[in-house]
Amino acid sequence: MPATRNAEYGAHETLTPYSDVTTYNNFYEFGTSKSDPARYAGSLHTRPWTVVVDGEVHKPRRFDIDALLKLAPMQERIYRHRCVEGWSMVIPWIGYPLSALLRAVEPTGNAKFITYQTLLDPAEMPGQNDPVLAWPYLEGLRMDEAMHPLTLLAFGLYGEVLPNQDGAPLRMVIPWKYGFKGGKSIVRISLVERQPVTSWMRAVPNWYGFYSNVNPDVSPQNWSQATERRIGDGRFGGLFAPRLKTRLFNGYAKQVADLYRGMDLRRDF
Ligand SMILES: Nc1nc2c(c(=O)[nH]1)N[C@H]1C(S)=C(S)[C@@H](COP(=O)(O)O)O[C@H]1N2
Ligand SMILES: [Mo]
Repeated sequence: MPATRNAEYGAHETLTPYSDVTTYNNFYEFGTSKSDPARYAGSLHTRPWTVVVDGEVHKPRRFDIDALLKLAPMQERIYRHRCVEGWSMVIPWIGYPLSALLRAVEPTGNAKFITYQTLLDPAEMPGQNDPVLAWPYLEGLRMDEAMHPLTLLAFGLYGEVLPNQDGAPLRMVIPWKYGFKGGKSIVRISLVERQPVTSWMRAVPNWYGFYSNVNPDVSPQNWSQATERRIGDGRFGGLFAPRLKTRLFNGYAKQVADLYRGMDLRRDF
């Protein structure tokens, strides 16, 4: 997948090997173990694929995936990726800012948040027969977070079209938030007035808040978020590598801290 490297968004850290990025995944629609998505996501058909963008917009639209691919120039951006489970990766994504798509539909003055939902199709996504989450997988952002230049609509990684297990044909990447905010295989984006209740908030409300910004000092879960294990570091998938210190906003504080000025990050976790 051709793309122009955007050096401004290089993480200057060793990339996580392609083999780890594509075999150590969370994608509960294909099972809850890390190896399930690589094993089973082949059943997902990513063509034809349409994405509906609706709600508080002047120009609601239904995009064919091939039209979406041409909506804005593709960039390669290296981002850190931090899962709330305590592991992290460094991934060269390909995509463009979500803001390009949102501008195209012309948000109304009532658009305060967005939601994005994954395909609902238990025949193609057998994990949806398991009520572990309320399907379809639903996530959301505040409008200013969605419009932030770091927020990427990703279509590829490592120079290739996204493998199914990583969220083909398109997924969200918000590098200063925990990985679960990055919904995969998206079919609908809705602009809304009120803060949505996401799949994880519904499942475990005292662990998963709406914001879910990476924060080493706030651990609503019953494990600490202070450190992380970088997948692929050292031997045995990083099992014996020293843990890294997790940084506020996953190291993107300079770019995003202003979004949360005056907010209590402990309350709004
Ligand atoms: N639809 C959907 N999106 C999802 C998930 C999921 O289970 N279903 N898992 C999330 C979690 S917990 C993480 S950490 C990232 C993992 O992305 P990766 O497998 O490409 O590294 O995807 C997120 N997006
Ligand atoms: Mo995660």
